[in-house]
Amino acid sequence: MLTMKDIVREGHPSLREVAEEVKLPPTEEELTLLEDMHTFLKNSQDEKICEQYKLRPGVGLAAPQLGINKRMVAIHFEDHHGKLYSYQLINPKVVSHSVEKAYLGGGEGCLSVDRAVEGYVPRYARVTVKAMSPDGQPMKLRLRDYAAIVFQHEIDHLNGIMFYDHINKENPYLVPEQAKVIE
Ligand code: K3U
Ligand code: NI
Repeated sequence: MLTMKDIVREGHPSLREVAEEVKLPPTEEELTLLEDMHTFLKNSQDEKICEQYKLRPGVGLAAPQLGINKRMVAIHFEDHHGKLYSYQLINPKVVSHSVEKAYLGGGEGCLSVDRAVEGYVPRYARVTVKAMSPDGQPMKLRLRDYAAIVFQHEIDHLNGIMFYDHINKENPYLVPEQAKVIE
């Protein structure tokens, strides 16, 4: 079972590398890792398990956050409408995006960052993501608002980008142009 001990923190080189494409079909080891990443997220959102294993709740996790240089992402959360986003993604890619931007009013956090970082993180309000599922099916997901932000945060991890790279250095609370706030 994955715990916080398995998650690498700021300063670890894998958080700044461009991760490698997973060759298809994925190996059993890769599929097990992806499953374990997904289970970590579900555990982290379970009050009892979270407390027992001292997990920080998370809605997404990328393989480079475990020090593994592969393009794999797990996602697990429910949006405000109760819609479940629960995915294991291999080689995910943003294939198109809106002009409109969106940002979280409360800013972003990261399981690999043990400090609060203030400021708005401009993202695209809508993205289309293509990926492969663990059972070899091509997937195409159209995402908006909070879901779009979570997927962009995770795909950034595959490209060595941290959320705070997007924050305006002079004024962290500069409201991005053509952007809506997500509360
Ligand atoms: O945003 C978080 C959250 C956790 C439980 C309930 C509601 C929200 C925790 S931080 C998080 O999930 C990161 C995970 C990371 F760093 F490992 F990728 C992802 C994320 C945070 C903020 C915005 C978008 C994505
Ligand atoms: Ni993160």
